[in-house]
Amino acid sequence: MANRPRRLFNMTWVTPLAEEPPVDPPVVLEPVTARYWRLAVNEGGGQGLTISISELTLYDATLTAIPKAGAVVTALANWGGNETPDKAYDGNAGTWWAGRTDGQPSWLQVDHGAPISVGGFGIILRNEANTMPGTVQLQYSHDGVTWLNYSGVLRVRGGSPVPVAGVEYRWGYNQRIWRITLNTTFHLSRSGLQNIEFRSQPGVPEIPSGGRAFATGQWTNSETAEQAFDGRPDTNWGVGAVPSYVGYIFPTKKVVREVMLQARVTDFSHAPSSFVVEYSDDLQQTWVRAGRFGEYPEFTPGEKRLYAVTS
Ligand SMILES: [Ca+2]
Repeated sequence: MANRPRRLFNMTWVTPLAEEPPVDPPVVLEPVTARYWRLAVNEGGGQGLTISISELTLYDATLTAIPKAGAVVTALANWGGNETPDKAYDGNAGTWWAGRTDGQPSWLQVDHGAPISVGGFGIILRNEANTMPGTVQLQYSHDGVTWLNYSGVLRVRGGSPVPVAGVEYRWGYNQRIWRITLNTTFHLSRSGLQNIEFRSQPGVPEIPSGGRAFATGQWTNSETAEQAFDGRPDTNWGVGAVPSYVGYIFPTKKVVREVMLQARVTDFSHAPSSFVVEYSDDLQQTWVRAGRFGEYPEFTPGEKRLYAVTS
């Protein structure tokens, strides 16, 4: 096959972009055994001045919660009063730690007095939108001095209208996270899609469940990342920025063979003119490219296109 034919997707000629240098193989995150663990908050919430966490839970390799009793809990700073660091590690979702009052970054540290094996973590947010963190990152240390990243920087606020208070946001080493990065769009300054599907089998539609959508941001509270994965023809994700990304955290290492993108029915120019499909097996520390596409005619309203990817 000296000359491979161009691929035809939904009556549209699609030209794969030129090859880029190969991507390093994925780092498969495994449970880590260390004594010191901390939740770093790199980006604030609504106000950006302080953040609060109702509860942090560390999980072992089987994703069983590690008992919290006896741990020493500290933080970079705390608001004061009853909102002390231990309140975020007391098993009570109704109490919380509030961090420094002058912005981020901030962190909450737990020390069990001996090494523990951690395979995942979860946070529960306080019912106060202005103090919900924008991003979190789990780190560990063997000596309490030198810190290593267990996860990448995980977005909490942004993929949802407002993160739901009282519901645990959980990440684990056995997840696979898929995303689409819109490098350019036909609108040039806005991004948006009606629907996205990460399909295990070509031609078989899939609506995800059991995970969580996320994005770099959202245009309004009615254009959330979740709405790109609900399969509905009347909801969409959108953000007033390019480049941008939108994706889904699957609870297992899901294989994807085909991606379906549907342009918005109204603002179809917000669909990508070039994008990459990537996945992460190490909580967003590294991304593996599964496909790169672009340079095709502009989407028509509500048009669906299919792309073959490798994972
Ligand atoms: Ca608590």
